[in-house]
Amino acid sequence: MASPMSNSRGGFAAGGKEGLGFHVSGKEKIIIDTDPGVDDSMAIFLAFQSPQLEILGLTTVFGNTATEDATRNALLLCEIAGCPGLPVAEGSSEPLKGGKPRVADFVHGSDGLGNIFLPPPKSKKIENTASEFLVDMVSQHPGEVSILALGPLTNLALAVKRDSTFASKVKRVVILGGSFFALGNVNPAAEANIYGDPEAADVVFTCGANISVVGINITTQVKMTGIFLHDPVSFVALVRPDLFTFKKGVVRVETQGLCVGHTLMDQGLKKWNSSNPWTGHSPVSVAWTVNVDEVRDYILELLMKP
Ligand SMILES: [Ca+2]
Repeated sequence: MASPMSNSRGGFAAGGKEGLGFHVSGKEKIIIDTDPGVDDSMAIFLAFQSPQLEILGLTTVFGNTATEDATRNALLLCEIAGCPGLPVAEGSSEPLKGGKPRVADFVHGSDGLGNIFLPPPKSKKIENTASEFLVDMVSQHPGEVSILALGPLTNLALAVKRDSTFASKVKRVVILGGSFFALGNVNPAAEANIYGDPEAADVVFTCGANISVVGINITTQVKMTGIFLHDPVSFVALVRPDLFTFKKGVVRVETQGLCVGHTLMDQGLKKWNSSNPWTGHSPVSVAWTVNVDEVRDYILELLMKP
């Protein structure tokens, strides 16, 4: 398999040949909020390989690794992809409520990339924080910027808090997180990205933005030679939503107690006798089914694209 890592690109926009079966009508501006992370790295390379996307920048967060390591890895990934000047804005180093973040270095190695210990990047992060960058970009291009969120949702929650018009100005947000009517992967209740900052996740899910969420109940259905493709699958949900079905409903996140980090959706099937914490919030689109074969083929096609 040809590696996308060998590609060299001069500009920030994802380039390359078209012909993956979709019509290009102007590039879609995206920002990837990420905690790279081995599978984040793959999703980021897929984005760089996608001619219909214009990547405005990467914002970083803790999760697979500490935030400062995520920033270093994001800078390295941009360099390897041939986009060394792409803005990388560092995000919060801790969840909204403060305290030491949970970091999954037992999965991704102490460098976040599987202990491959690449040399330090030559490029530097920008001065703006992740939430400042998100607000700036969305304000400069209202209705045009989509966000792919691949880690805990701290930066997005801070952007929502920073600018009350952020939710209405962002084009759409595709979130990898949660597990809907299925088990988590941290414990039976919670999936890791949401568990990493449940307060932030609840802020984002209820902010009123155009949100699609892809839970691990969906991503775990798509496997490639034994590995899960959580982040790449959620990337595909951004560019090829036609390969999924979605159901709309209000999603809330448990922020305390036994089931902290649990995502629970009201599908709107039942009329409740009294108002409850779900009442009155804007629904989000929750990925319900996935076309496993076509998503896998799409990922392989992008990975092998010259
Ligand atoms: Ca991730």
